[in-house]
Amino acid sequence: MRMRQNVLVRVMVFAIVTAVILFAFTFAFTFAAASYTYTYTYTEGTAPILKVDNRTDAYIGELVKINISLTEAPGGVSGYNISVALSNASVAEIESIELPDWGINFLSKNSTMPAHSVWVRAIDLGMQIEENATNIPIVTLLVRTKSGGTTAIYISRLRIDDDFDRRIKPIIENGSISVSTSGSSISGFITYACNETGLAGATVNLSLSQSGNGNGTPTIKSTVTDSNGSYMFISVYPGTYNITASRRGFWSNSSSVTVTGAPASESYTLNLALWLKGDLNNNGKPADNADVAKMKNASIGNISPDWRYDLNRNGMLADAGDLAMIKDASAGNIVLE
Ligand SMILES: [Ca+2]
Ligand SMILES: [Ca+2]
Repeated sequence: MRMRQNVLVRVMVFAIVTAVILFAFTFAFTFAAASYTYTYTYTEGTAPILKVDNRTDAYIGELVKINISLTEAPGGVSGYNISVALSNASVAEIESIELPDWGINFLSKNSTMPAHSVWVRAIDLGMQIEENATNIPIVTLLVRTKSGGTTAIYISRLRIDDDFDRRIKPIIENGSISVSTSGSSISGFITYACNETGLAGATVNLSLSQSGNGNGTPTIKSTVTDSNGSYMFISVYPGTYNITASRRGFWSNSSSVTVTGAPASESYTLNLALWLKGDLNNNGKPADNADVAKMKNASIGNISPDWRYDLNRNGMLADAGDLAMIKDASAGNIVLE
């Protein structure tokens, strides 16, 4: 009997102690919350700005990053619910979004993309955007441009709350994307290797470079150098290109140019020099006596030949066939072309 009483007393004491502790904690938290008052009040003209990026001179097919950010949050940010739309869906579409490090998209209710508008909800679950935060990233849109023109990017619906359940009412600065259709230009001079003067009538071809080697891709644009040896390609869109210059009697020469598209309309320059075939001493006269002498010397190993000594293009420099060709050219029996 005495044992049973002891157990009852212990249970009662435990219950009372637990209740006291719970009450103390509740009181402490209530008191703490009540004494925690924020001092900031939003006033006219000092509201934070919700800013949407502007982008000019984008090119067609580019994936443009548009950041949306809040200049300041004196009371922190607890979360937001935002709708962003593009005014002209034919110019660009929202392909996807990126939330900032702090944001957790807690309801996963984004719109289906690509689309001309998107709805995003996020919450600062990690409590990273606290009082007096500045330059707070809200969301980044990845927008794919589709055609030339301009589209506004505007906030169509907005709710941002601070850490005190207050609604933040920022001044909204909407953004835009302008897509250029002009493209870039590539221009330059084709010159004689012997004296660097302009070479008129040279054919210049532009082709897309394939894995950087430029072989096997069709010519996109072709032109011929003017009397000064200059050429120009306009409306060139981003990519890596091979430019090959050629003219009868000359070795062809090529080089590559990468058009980045940022900005969309940029001027690239590429100059190329062409060597006369058979002009081994580079004096502007093909297959003259000095050239024949050089080929002979190279054929017997007295001098080191380079690619220009392979006139018959069999991969062997200054072989018997090359020597025969330059002799024939020197005698006027053939034209090196
Ligand atoms: Ca020569
Ligand atoms: Ca050869």
